[in-house]
Parts: sequence; C-alpha cells; structure tokens
Amino acid sequence: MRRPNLLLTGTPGVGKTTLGKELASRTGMIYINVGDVAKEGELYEGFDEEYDCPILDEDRVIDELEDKMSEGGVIVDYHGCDFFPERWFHIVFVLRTENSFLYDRLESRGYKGKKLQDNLQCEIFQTLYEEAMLSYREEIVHQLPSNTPEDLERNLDQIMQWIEQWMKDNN
Ligand code: DAT
Repeated sequence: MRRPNLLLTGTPGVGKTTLGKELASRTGMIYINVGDVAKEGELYEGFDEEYDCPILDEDRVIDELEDKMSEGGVIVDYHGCDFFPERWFHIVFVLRTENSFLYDRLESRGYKGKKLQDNLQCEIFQTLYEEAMLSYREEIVHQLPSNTPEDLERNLDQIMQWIEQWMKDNN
C-alpha cells in the first residue's frame, strides 16, 4: 500500500510538532522532526552566533532521511523547506499563527530579545510560506491556521481526509 509523504513547515512555535505527532498517532505514519534528527546525528556544519543555533548540514540530513522518504508514509517537521528534494513531498502544509498567540508560545519557550523578535517577524512576513511557494509546485502548498485547539482538530480532520483520498487514488 503506497502512502504519501507530508511536509509540515512554518515559523518555530506555530504547532508543527503538536500536529505532526498527533497525525502520526492517528494514521500510523512515521513522524520525523528534522531538528531532532540533526541533534542525534550531530548533522551540523558550524554554529550561528547571531541566531544562537547550530547550522544544519543539509546534505547529511538529506542522506540520512533518503531511504525512509522513498518508502513513503512519512510526516516531516521543520522550520525550513528549501533544501529538501522537491520529489520527496506529495503535499506541503505551512502552519500560520497570529502574532499574539505566537508571542505567548515563544515567550513561554524562553525566547526573548532578538530571537523572539526575529521569529515573530518571520511569521509576520510569511517567510516560510514564500519559501514553500518557491520550493514546491504552488498547487501542493497549503496554509493552515494554527491558533486554537479547534484549528488543530480541523487541520487533523482535513489532512486525514486528504491522505485517505490520496491512498484511494494511488493504490
Ligand atoms: P513547533 O513544532 O511549530 O515549534 P509546537 O508544536 O511545539 O510548535 O507548539 C508550540 C506550542 O504551541 C506548544 O506549547 C503547543 C502549542 N500549540 C500548538 N498548536 C496549537 C494550537 N492549534 N492551538 C493552541 N496551542 C497550540
């Protein structure tokens, strides 16, 4: 049975991990958090002093994930999307969160100062949406509101319906 690969992207704090893990538990698909994969394998190529975070070694991340992606049925979660092979994904969801909600979430995560402001700006300027639109066919890129628990439920329902339809069409 063929299953699709999904990409969940968006600014840190928009709810990718929450949605991705719940989706995996409801569908039996595999959830992959690219940040965790990089950490476990130390797939870094330096440290960004300005943003206070390690720099991802994108080529090694791709090599690490290639086999799983070719099997299908994978949900990938990352706050970037322009370096993955386009062929990996059958659909791309960009989660979007209003500023006031995102502020609270990032603050309670301990973000402050420049890091907090940069992430809020990233969301306001819809940086990840534009990155996704430039990196994938526009028809497969969808924005999802991710402000409330009701949004989460609606997103889960819609994505599960899409997966079911994809499996009917492709098996
Ligand atoms: P990300 O993986 O995009 O960084 P997350 O899944 O860790 O985001 O979520 C950040 C916080 O926001 C976390 O405390 C859970 C909460 N959250 C996620 N989605 C939500 C939603 N739809 N409604 C309310 N809170 C949500």
